[in-house]
Amino acid sequence: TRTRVVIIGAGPAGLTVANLLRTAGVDCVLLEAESREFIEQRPRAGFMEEWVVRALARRGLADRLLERAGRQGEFEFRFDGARHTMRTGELSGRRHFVYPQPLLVTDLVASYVDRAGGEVRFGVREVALHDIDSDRPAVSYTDPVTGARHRIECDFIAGCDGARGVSRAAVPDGRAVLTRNDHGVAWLALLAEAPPSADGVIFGIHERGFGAHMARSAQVTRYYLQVEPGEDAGNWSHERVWDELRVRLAADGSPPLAEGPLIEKVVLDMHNYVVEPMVFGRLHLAGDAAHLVAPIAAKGMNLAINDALLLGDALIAHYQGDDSGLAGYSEACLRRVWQYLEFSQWLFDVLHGASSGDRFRAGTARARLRRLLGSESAAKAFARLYMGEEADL
Ligand code: FAS
Repeated sequence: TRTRVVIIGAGPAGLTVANLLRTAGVDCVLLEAESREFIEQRPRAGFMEEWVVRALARRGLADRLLERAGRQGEFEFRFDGARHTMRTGELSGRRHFVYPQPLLVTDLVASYVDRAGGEVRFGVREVALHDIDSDRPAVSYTDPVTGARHRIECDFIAGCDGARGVSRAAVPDGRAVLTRNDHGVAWLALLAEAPPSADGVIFGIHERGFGAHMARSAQVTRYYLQVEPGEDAGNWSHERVWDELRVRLAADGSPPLAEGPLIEKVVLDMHNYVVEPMVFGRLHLAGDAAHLVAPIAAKGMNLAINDALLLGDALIAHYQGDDSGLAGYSEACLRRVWQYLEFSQWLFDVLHGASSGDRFRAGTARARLRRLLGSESAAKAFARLYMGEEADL
């Protein structure tokens, strides 16, 4: 069969591209390895930057989000037993929308499939890309029910299949430069079935290790604990998790943590990578397929949607005779990717200096914190970067 664009992966990136193309009447097929149920409940990101929400809203993709998203409360550093609140919203004039990624995915699938009649082929197997350097690329896959192989000829392939997809792997050797950076720590990512213990984000800086609290909803709260690289989540019992969170998030006058059952416990190896460029012939990568930002400053999903908005607009423009968007796509995405990586690296150093076992890193991290908490202009600059930089998308 034939279509104009094959999109591989129904995450925030792939679903955003699919919705833009469908609305513009550009024929596309969306292939997803998992089931609809699975992707609509997979816990992941939780913060959306205001400019991303506005860009989705302009395309009619944020109705439910705007009704239901929580407003990000204040932001707190805790160290040496003291609380240091940063009014990131007020300082930046921007808001974080607290909206768990599964809800966004659910909204985007509903918009694409139920409202726009778009087609997602769920559960596909053995996806393969063909002739990406020709003007007639194709994608083949095995139907999960019949076992039959299908091949879809197309004009373009959008590789939106995340950190462990097949698109990046389909790039011929020597064509892509992959830059990887390992932070040398892991985070135990936790979801607690408990109300938030504060109305926003708490970063606990402690020589035993970093700890974090991120409000997600009235019923579920995200916590992180720095652990050794390669740590087994099974070593962290309910008691051990809450004991350690109490130590690392301790501060005079702070209310006790609202404890509850841990419904997710996964060890994240904190690393980043970037693939450059992001375009190879007719294959365009978007989202985690092209870059991974460790979830230090809640940037990954926002970057994925940024790529997808640029790619969707560029493909639509192509069919209207304008190829400037496609020509500038990779550079436009990577500019923001490197900005966000730099900020995440800066924040990583602030949060992990105390537990690095390195006096120089601890001293410089402490100096950054003092500057941040002591200077209005430094705090303003930080707040603008943390809350997300504007884009005219
Ligand atoms: P995704 O990985 O979301 O989607 C890719 C899709 O492609 C998936 O549905 C997958 O099933 C599918 N796929 C894969 N291989 C395929 C194949 N061969 N064929 C067809 N389909 C295929 N980011 C934040 O901003 N804030 C956070 O707090 C945050 N926390 C995170 C916590 C965890 C535990 C993890 C793992 C990630 C977290 N992230 C966070 C990052 C994350 O949200 C990503 O940035 C975001 O999902 C990227 O979206 P996509 O690029 O669409 O990729």
